Amino acid sequence: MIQLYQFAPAFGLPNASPFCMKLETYLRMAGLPFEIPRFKLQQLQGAPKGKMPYIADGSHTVSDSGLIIDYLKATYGDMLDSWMTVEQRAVALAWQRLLEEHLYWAVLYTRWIEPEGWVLTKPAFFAGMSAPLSWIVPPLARRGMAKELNGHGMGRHSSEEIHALGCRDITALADFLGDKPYLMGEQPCSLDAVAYGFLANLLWVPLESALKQQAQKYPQLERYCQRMKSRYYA
Ligand SMILES: N[C@@H](CCC(=O)N[C@@H](CS)C(=O)NCC(=O)O)C(=O)O
Repeated sequence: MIQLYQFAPAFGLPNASPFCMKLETYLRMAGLPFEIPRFKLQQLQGAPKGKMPYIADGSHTVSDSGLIIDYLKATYGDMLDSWMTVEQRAVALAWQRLLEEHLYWAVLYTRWIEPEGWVLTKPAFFAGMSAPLSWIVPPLARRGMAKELNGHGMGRHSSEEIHALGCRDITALADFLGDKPYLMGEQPCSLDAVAYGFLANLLWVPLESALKQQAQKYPQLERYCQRMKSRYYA
């Protein structure tokens, strides 16, 4: 059976990592059986690309949620996206990139850099760690995130600019969803796994960030998350 390696649940969500939650949601949507081994720090240290999630499937170890989904489609069939036209696939990919390669960095900033985010992120990710590691690792990890944010470019903006950039993504997503049940229409597809992973990680976490407040302005986003939850996590 597929072994899904991901962080332990946090913030009352299946996962506080949008990428981990995306992959778990995809596996549920596709009806593929999987197990989640209990999280240990060594899994992250031993992750093929140093990031979560990754899977082991027999002799195959695959990392990166997108590449894992490609592998799952090639191995077990494309249960979710085969109905889409070429144009719909192009649109879905563009949305995926907006969420994963742009909004993600704004979320990361609000969680790891802004003080009101850090007071929640630190215990959520490092609560099980004992001294002296608990004194050393969290600030080191935070510094690492600041470096990554700087490398991406998002971290070079002011807080106000980062909030504005992330809020525009959220508004665009809400406008695109409109009153459709799923992002690409009547039928769910793998983009919904991505969007649910991100939106639940904004709407249903205790951090009252500018991004969460923006998502809360659009009731269709809450309804969408509730729809995904009741269909795939009942
Ligand atoms: N492109 C990757 C991104 C995965 C990713 O960024 N994972 C983060 C958690 S959200 C992680 O494992 N960070 C740990 C680290 O960088 O040390 C994917 O789609 O899986």
